[in-house]
Amino acid sequence: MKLYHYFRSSASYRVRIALNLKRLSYEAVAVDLLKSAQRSAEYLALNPEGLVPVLVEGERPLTQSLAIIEYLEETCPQPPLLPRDPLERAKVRALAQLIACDIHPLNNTSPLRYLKHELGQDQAKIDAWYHHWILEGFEPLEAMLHPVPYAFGSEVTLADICLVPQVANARRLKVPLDRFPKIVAVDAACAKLAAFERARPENQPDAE
Ligand SMILES: N[C@@H](CCC(=O)N[C@@H](CS)C(=O)NCC(=O)O)C(=O)O
Repeated sequence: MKLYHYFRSSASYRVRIALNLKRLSYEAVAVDLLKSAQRSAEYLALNPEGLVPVLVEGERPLTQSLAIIEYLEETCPQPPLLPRDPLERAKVRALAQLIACDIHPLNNTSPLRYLKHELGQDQAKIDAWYHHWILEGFEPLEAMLHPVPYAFGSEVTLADICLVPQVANARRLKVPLDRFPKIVAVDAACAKLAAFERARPENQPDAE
């Protein structure tokens, strides 16, 4: 398998964690978002959205981190990243989607670029936007977590896979996390696991 990713991309980070948890080896191909490599014709042929990550298995490019992780879950069920019970699965997916669908898209590179270049906002306003949407999402996330020690119990799930990269983004942008002790505790529990450690942005060969 080949993973097209960028070290700092949180959607890529999610897939790296899932691949590591499932002990699947992969070849990492760095796509430099700062050099707009995601907009090259070659890359758009893999993903017309021009976003990372893309996972290529054989000739088939798979896009969208959650779809990729669910594909890995279905093709390589051990260790499971979702609970068995359908109700519990729905709860884990809800936590994951709160992060991946409600927080992350608002703070992604493209909307931030749009705020800057098309809407003429300065860096202070863009940072305020970034902080605002993380805090808006982390409030309900904190209320929904029951860390013992992971986001949804004693086993790592898709919820942790989404939480850890989002916390890394929050820290990078200096969002204060003192109001979110449960989120911080889940992140700390995951940080002890090798699969999470190896997936960290700073541990990728393309890290600057
Ligand atoms: N919903 C997508 C989001 C993918 C995404 O937004 N990737 C970002 C990096 S985290 C990206 O490639 N940005 C490049 C750009 O906006 O030009 C997923 O989960 O895979």
